[in-house]
Amino acid sequence: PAVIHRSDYRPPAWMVPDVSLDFDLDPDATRVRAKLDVRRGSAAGEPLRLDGAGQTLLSVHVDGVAVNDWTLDNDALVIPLSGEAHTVETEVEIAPEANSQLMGLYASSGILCTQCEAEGFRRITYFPDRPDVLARYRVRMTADKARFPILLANGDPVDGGDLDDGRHWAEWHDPYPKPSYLFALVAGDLAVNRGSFTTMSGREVVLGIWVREGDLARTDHALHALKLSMAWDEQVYGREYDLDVFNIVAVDDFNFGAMENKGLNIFNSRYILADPDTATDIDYDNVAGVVAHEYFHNWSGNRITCRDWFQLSLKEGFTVYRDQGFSADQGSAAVKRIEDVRSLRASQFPEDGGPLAHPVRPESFIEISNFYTATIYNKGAELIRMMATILGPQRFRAATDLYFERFDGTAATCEDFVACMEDAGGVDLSQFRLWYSQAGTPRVAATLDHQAGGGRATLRLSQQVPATPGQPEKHAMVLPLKIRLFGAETGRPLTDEQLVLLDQPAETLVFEAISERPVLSINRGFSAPVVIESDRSPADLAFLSGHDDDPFARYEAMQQLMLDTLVAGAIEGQADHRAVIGAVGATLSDPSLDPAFVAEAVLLPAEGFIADQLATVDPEAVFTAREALRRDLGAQLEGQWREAYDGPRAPYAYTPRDKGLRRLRNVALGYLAATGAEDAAKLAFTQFAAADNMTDRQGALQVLSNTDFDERVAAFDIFFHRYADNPLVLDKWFQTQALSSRADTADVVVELAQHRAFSLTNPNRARALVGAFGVNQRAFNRADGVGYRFLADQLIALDRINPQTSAKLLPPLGRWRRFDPARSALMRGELERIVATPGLSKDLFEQASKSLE
Ligand code: HT7
Ligand code: ZN
Repeated sequence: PAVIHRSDYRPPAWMVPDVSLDFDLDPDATRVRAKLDVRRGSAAGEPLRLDGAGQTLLSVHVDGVAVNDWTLDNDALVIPLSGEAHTVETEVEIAPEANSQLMGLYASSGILCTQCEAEGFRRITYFPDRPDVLARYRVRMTADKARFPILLANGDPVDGGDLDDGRHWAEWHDPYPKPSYLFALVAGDLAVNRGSFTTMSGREVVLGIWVREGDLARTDHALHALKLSMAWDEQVYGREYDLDVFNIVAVDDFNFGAMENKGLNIFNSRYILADPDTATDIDYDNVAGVVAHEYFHNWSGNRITCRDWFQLSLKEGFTVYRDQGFSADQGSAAVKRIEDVRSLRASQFPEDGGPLAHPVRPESFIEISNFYTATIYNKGAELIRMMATILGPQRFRAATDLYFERFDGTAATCEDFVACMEDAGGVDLSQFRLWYSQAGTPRVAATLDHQAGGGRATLRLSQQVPATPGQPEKHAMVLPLKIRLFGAETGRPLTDEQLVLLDQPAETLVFEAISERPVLSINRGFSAPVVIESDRSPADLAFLSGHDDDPFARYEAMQQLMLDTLVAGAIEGQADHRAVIGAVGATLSDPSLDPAFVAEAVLLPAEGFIADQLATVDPEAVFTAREALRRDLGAQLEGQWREAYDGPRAPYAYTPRDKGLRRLRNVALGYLAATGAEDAAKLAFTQFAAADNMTDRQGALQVLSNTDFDERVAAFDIFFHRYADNPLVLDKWFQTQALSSRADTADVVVELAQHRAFSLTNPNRARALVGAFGVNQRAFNRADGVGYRFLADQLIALDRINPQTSAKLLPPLGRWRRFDPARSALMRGELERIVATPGLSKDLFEQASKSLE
């Protein structure tokens, strides 16, 4: 397949200021008539080239006259045009019901909907399907009124009516020029939860969350989150919504979380529907976070879009940074930062250290869908955060104001964004730009020496950026590190917090008048997305976990202490657990701490993250070391876990405090179960059965899922029957089993793939079983290779249905270099089998072939 290079970017040869689309909607055969006003752009003499894929072309007219001198070149329609401006009309037929890829126009449980990012619009009609061609859209839809009573598109509704034959029509106009990837329409039998929002300039916006009638009762949280997001973007970024209506539609079959189409967001129902009986606190948080993310795109993505797909992080990194800020402001900012860093380490760090590593602004790709990655999104957000840290809040706000003003209505680049940061921030970010072009997670070594009696402390810092595919040599980067020193004896701070910009391979910092032995607190707030290697002792880490005034640094010290202990346990088969037990005990008994923070702080690092620290991963050794520490913590601190478990309880409410208490109780239950305490199974089962909310019910199910208790089987059975007709909850049933740490999980998962409720056609279901299994380190890496074979079989089967989703699930197989020779050979064998599969999509080919390199 062809490789697309960033350096090959050329401005569009033809622009399309206006387009009219006329849809005659039918699930089996939809007719699309498109009328494009085209104007010559950059290059003189070039024919008009319209991207297309998978549709049947019925006719082409130029300036009202049928023509046949067009050609098809690799699915693109090429029309020779002589003048500077023309009207081009095409008519095509497409088949939404047969569209299992879920790109373009497709059917989901009887609803017709679209997904056009990144290159889905070309599956609907012929068009220059690239983000720098901005057009005003007029859309007319005609459909059977009984089956599709609701017809929605981008922008504002302008007209509609009934036809004689049981069909009806509606017309929508979007006055804002937009790229084709933001086009959307929906037709279906939908009910609406209506709301309204008055903008800061006093305009009334009509809000609608559209779902199936039976789901309406589960949309209040999403609507509330939408209103909060609209207000937050006004207060924090001065950004006001610009149309008279804002609609969101939820569908069950969706390749991603949601899509920010102008004025008509389309969501995976998983990120809209929530009520206490079916959604956990994490689900509630995710709904609010994704609603906010898509809403924020209206400015960071839609009003200012990307010039080309290499600039994807321009909109995604910035918008993730914005949604993280929104969520932090809704509850505990410290806990939100911990969650975000945990997810960065779980997904982006391994990506950056593996065969699919790529810069935040990639240089090339085969299939752009493969680049909707943790690097583009989450590392991209960290880049924005670092610039915000360097500039400080006022100058950062001035810089974003400048960006919105300078580039409104255009397709911009990452470079444009950074230039605004420089111009309004008064800083030179020349070297900082390396963050956009160099892949890999920098490693910082830090050693702190103190001259006893002399009062002088010397901090030596050095950085190293590892080699990544295609980038063997790296330059030193700008690493903004927040640093503070604390006194080991008195516990008091010895310095203020300082922002150190480490921009050399090595630097030395000197602190004078340090009267007692200092302890180093570094990368506070996770100010740079790097790995810190310091020589802090277990005692110093335990001290920081109890005394640091930065909550993230406190959490981080505990994590480092746990990690060092677990790595020692995995390598040596045993470790001294005393420092961890002491630190966890102290955290549990500190009454000044927020329960939500305590719950995060006492959690052990994930198996995958422990494995990332080892030269060669031994999954059983990691599992055994982690279980040993869990058991010890459970047993030694049993009284405190019971106290936390029996702590304050009240009927369910979704408030930050109640969420924190629920989380801590579930963590405590896990530790009690780890000890094998006699009553643990009963406690878990009683919680499962008596729960008045899904957080408690699933929390108990999760705890049981890792055990041999008889209650485990009963609980899964009850859960399945209780929620048999709720697909989102059934996903939890599959996922919880796929994540179990039991020795038989791989066999159970292979069997579950044959379950009548399992299907690869629904991406949520595929991710719940196959995706979750791939990140279950112990089960997936079973020494006989059954996990590898299973994943490869599923990917090959899914590739024929939905290549995008299949390709997204491949990365666990690409970790082969990290394992022993026997496992490596088995994984490589499966990758080779995938690459050799006839008719493979370019999506899966790119992921599998790069993983072999
Ligand atoms: N911008 C949206 C990306 C997206 C997507 C990408 C590839 C395939 C399907 C997709 N659906 C949505 C989502 C977002 O970041 O907000
Ligand atoms: Zn996004």
